[in-house]
Amino acid sequence: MSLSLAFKSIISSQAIRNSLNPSLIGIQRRFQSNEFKNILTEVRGKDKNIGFIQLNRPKAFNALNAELMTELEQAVKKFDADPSIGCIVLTGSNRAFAAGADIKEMQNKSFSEVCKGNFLSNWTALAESKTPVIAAVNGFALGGGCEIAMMCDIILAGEKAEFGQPEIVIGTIPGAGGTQRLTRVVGKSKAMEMVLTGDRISAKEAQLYGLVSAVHPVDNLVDEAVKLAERITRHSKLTVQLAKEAVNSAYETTLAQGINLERRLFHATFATNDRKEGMTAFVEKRKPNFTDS
Ligand code: DAK
Repeated sequence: MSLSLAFKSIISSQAIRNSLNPSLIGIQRRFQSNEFKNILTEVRGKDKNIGFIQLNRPKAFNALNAELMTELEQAVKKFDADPSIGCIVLTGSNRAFAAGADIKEMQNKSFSEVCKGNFLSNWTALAESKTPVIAAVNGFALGGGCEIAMMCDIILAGEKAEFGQPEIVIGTIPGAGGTQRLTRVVGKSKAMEMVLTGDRISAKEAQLYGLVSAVHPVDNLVDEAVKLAERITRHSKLTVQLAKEAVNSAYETTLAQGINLERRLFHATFATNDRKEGMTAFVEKRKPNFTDS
């Protein structure tokens, strides 16, 4: 049997095993029958390998209350644990990606309550996902909304999207990365301006500052995000994970440490079947058959 046929037969027998795996069937069913109140989830893409999450509190402009955030955390963790999912797309409505943490829920809380309960400390699932996450932002991404977009790996914006950290207007400050991730992306001066004034920036301006990677017409945005996700899922899931880890380390380490980690992760790809398959496929002038191993 040729190498390529051997890989194909491994993949197809894996696909059959996956399709017979009761826990995976359970995952698919759970996502199709919507179990959540504040978000919608489904599997999208030609190969049904994109986990799609839509924030769904339209009347409150997708304000991020505790229940929604718990559901979002559960959905992200489930997609992240599902071997058939190669990328996650997170979106909101055309009016609002999310207008921030739910102000009505926070309004009457005291310092001792939020401090003792470590209020909102569970907003970590998006940033911790091993699977790449693309935010497709139409409308307002404000406060916590802008912060959860920045927890994602890539942000695509609709033409009418607006980004901002308006917490200062309601007497508080960003609490989920608005002073940290925003500053690393757009630089101190622009971040300071946004955080101290609460002013919003347009999609175009966000692209200029590198906050978003592309701007699309409002109605095409979600399809473009799914298409981008599909381009990522063509590659080895294992290698994508290492690449994502390497890029993210640029935000966590010194340059020397980052370069060292990058080199080690590059070396680590030589322990994978997919690195061998990718290079062999190039030399044999054929498409690689990655097995995520
Ligand atoms: N919370 C609750 N409800 C909200 C909301 C929010 N953030 N944003 C909008 N809504 C509701 C409005 O109350 C209104 O509801 P009804 O009055 O109809 O019941 C409905 O959505 C439509 O809003 P408007 O009537 O105001 O619509 P407009 O078009 O006039 O204005 C707007 C849209 C998005 C510009 C405006 O609603 C607005 O300024 N919203 C507030 C934006 C904001 O301040 N966001 C920051 C919130 S503070 C942390 C994690 C996260 C955070 C902190 C800590 N840890 C991990 C520690 C995050 C904090 C925040 O996000």
